[in-house]
Amino acid sequence: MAKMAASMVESGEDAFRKIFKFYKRREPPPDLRDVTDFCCGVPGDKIFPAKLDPAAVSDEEAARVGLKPVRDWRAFGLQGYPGFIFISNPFLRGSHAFWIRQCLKTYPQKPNICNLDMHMCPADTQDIWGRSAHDLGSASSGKRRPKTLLEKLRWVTLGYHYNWDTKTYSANNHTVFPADLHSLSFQITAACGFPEFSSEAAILNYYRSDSSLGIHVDESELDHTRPLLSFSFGQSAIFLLGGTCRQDAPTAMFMHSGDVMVMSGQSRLLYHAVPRILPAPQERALENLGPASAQQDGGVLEPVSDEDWAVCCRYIQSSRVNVTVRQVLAPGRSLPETPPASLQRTAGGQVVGYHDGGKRKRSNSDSNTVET
Ligand SMILES: O=C(O)CCC(=O)C(=O)O
Ligand SMILES: [Mn+2]
Repeated sequence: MAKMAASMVESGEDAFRKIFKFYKRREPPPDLRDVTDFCCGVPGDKIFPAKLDPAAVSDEEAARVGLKPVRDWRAFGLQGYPGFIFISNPFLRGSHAFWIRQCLKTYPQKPNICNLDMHMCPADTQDIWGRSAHDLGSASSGKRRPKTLLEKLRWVTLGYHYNWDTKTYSANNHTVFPADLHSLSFQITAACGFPEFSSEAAILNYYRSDSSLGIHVDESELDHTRPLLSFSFGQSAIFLLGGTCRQDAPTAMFMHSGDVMVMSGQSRLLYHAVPRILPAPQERALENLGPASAQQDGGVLEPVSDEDWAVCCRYIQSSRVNVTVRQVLAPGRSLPETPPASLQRTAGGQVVGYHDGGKRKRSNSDSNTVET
């Protein structure tokens, strides 16, 4: 637990909430000295090297999804959080661009579901990228231009589409999970000691610079023995990882573009939250995230055109995208069908957000900022 956090909290109170508010505060800006940065992580009293299984993933398999050879990954564990693994940007130089483009251009497309579908007709959310690309970043003379659809995007669900109302997944609310994202998740979980991971659901969260994500536990999946995988792209964030109850003061850590977290074992069901988005440090800034040329080591992924990358850059210079990939079911198990009535309720739902007790909150605003 951070020294400062410990001194702020009195026994018995909701320590997580207090520290969430501390990092969310704008004025005066919070002291970030207690935030663990795995990027320049030197193993010490809090962090230690995590053991990976380099033999589980060949260099070719890793490169195919834009990852460095496993022996070159910088992976850490965190004292007091068994099963938590932080991999500091295992991506090959140049491969960020591919994944950012997938998150902004490809994954929001139908049949995937996004927050805009909750109040717009399918024809209007058919081509979010196409309808945003031109206007994004265009400065209209002094006047504020209307937000593009991409700027209004808050979440996208893949695979088993999470029902924000009932907090469940169901057999009849499912579309094909993207093969490339499954492949990426499969290689990472294999290297972390979880062979046969099956990517069955994902939630993409789109954060603007003033967004936050409230305190919650991801417990809707039916098999908690499988890890939860989290990818960050674009601007940085402060991530808070707590305990099994709100009285446990969380540890604060930075998540930068390309960082990957694996929450498994005892860490799979811990409280967590994102109180703040921060500008990326220089070494993860946009100019260092651009697409690889064919000669560069990231060149095995489908290339990102200059035109597409320019749009991604305009979006990502003030935004962060997080992807959490989940295995929902134990092998051989299936989900029940949802009665049609509750599916209809989903169509009236809205916007990512979580609140006390690990229950996901449905808010009617177009923001994923949640007061806790
Ligand atoms: O944005 C993040 O890093 C966390 C996202 C998250 O916790 C979730 O989608 O359940
Ligand atoms: Mn979560």
